[in-house]
Amino acid sequence: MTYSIAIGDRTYSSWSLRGWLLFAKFDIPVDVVTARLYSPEFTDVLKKFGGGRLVPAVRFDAPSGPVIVTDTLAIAETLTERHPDKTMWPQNPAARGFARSITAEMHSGFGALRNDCAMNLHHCYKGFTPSDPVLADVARVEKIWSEARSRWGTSGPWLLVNTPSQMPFTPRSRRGC
Ligand SMILES: N[C@@H](CCC(=O)N[C@@H](CS)C(=O)NCC(=O)O)C(=O)O
Repeated sequence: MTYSIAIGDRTYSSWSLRGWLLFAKFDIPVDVVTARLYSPEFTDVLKKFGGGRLVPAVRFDAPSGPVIVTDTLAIAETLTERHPDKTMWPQNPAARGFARSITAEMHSGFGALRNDCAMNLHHCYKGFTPSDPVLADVARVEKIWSEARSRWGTSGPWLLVNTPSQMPFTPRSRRGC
């Protein structure tokens, strides 16, 4: 199965980075089509990915015909469904519930942070005074991250782990109850 993904510049477009990261992290081959945001070329590229307005957008061929999936969360769920061997969500149901919840919260929330702190991985902004809503968003991010670390015991680069050997709990069957 061959995937193509249309994205913007990963330095400036966090949505693009997120859509692409899933393929990279889980070693799923994908043809990356990069287009500059807000350029005429961008619209032309998107025409080949269903004609929507936003990136990331993914295209692949299924036995029933071509499939287009847009929106990072929809792409994540599609890849999870098509690659169960990759165990993209944590295997522990409680960790998985937590992971889904914070993913959805990240996807739909943090408006103040997004508006006031656009992503630019080439630049460090000095002298920025965050507003109260931005500070509240940052406090919430810190709470989520520390909860993930303290409940699921990870110290590596990922907030949650997905291999059984790293799960900080004893599966019910092994406890004999
Ligand atoms: N909720 C969408 C958001 C996608 C999004 O906002 N993409 C931006 C990339 S930074 C975009 O395509 N902007 C182009 C535009 O607004 O015309 C997702 O998860 O994929």
